[in-house]
Amino acid sequence: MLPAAQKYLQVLLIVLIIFVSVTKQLENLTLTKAEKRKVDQFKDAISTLVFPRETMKEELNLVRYLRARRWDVTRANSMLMQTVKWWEDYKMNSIHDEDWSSFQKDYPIFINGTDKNGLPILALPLGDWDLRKAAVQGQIPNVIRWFIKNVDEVHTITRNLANGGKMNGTQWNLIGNLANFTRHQHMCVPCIRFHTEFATMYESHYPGGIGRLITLNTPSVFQVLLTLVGPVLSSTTRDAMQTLGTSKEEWAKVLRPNFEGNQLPESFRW
Ligand SMILES: *[C@@H]1O[C@H](CO)[C@@H](O)[C@H](O)[C@H]1NC(C)=O
Ligand SMILES: *[C@@H]1O[C@H](CO)[C@@H](O)[C@H](O)[C@H]1NC(C)=O
Ligand SMILES: *[C@@H]1O[C@H](CO)[C@@H](O)[C@H](O)[C@H]1NC(C)=O
Ligand SMILES: CC(=O)N[C@H]1CO[C@H](CO)[C@@H](O)[C@@H]1O
Repeated sequence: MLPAAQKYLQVLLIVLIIFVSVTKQLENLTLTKAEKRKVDQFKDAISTLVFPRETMKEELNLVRYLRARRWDVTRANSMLMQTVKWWEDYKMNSIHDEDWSSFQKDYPIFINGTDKNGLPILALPLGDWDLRKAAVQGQIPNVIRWFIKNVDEVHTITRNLANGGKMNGTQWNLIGNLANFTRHQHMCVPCIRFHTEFATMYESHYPGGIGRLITLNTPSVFQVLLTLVGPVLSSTTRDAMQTLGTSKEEWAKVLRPNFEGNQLPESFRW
C-alpha cells in the first residue's frame, strides 16, 4: 500500500475511534496484583529523588504514568523524568505568578463547577479564541502557556478535592464550546501549532488527566483538525472524547446524567 494511503487509513481509523465512543467509564482505580507490584517497583526506583512537587511521587500519579506507558516501569519512569526536566525548562514554578489578566479576556477559560461525581470542570469557549490573531502577533507560545497554566490549576484543584474526600481519582472534565470555530481563525497553519503543541505537552506531562472531553457545537471542519491532532493523542484521551453538534437535546443526553446545568457557563447549558 502507498504510504499516503496508509496514512489516510490510519487517520480515518482514529476519526472512527473518536466518533464511535459514546459511552465513558470513570477512571478505574482498581489495580491487579501485578499492577500493584509495578507501582511498588516504580516507587522504589524514585524513592531517593527530589521532585519539584511532592505530589509527583504519589501513588496515584505514578499509576497515571504507568498507564500511559502500558505498565512498562522503565518507560513510565523515563516519562516522569522528562516531566521533571520540563518543569524546570518550562519554568512551571513561576507560571501562576505571571500576569495573565489580558489572556482571560482574549482566551477565556472557566474553571468553576464540578460534575455529579465531584470532578472539576474546565470549560473552554475555544470558538471565541482568535488563534489566527495570536499567530499574527507571535503569541501562540504564550497562549499555549496560558492553557497549560489552567491545566495545572485544574490538576491541583482535582488533587485537593480528592485529598479532602470530595471526589475519587485524579481526573477532571474538559468541555469545549466550538460555536464560532472557523477554519480561518482556528486552523490557519500556525494555529495548528497551537493544537498539536498543546496536545503534546498535555499528553507528556498530565497523562490521563481528562476524564471526559466533550465538545459542543462541533462543526464538520473540526474533524480535519482531529485528523491532524489525533496521532498526538493517547487512546485514553480519544476514549474520553465525545463530539456533539448544535442540538441541545443531544447535549442533554450526554450532559444531564453527569452534570448540573448550574455548574456550567450559560452557553454550555442544554
Ligand atoms: C479495572 O482494572 C482492574 C485491574 O486492571 C480490572 O481487573 C477491572 O476489570 C477493571 N474494571 C473495569 C470496569 O474496567
Ligand atoms: C469514593 O469511592 C468510594 C468507594 O467506591 C465511595 O464509597 C465514595 O462515595 C466515593 N466518594 C465520592 C466523593 O464520590
Ligand atoms: C459567536 O460570535 C458572536 C459574534 O462575535 C457572539 O455574539 C456570540 O456570543 C458567539 N457565540 C458564542 C456561543 O460564543
Ligand atoms: C462564577 C464564578 O466563579 N466565575 C469564575 C469562573 O472562573 C473564571 C476563571 O477561571 C473566573 O474569572 C470567574 O470569576
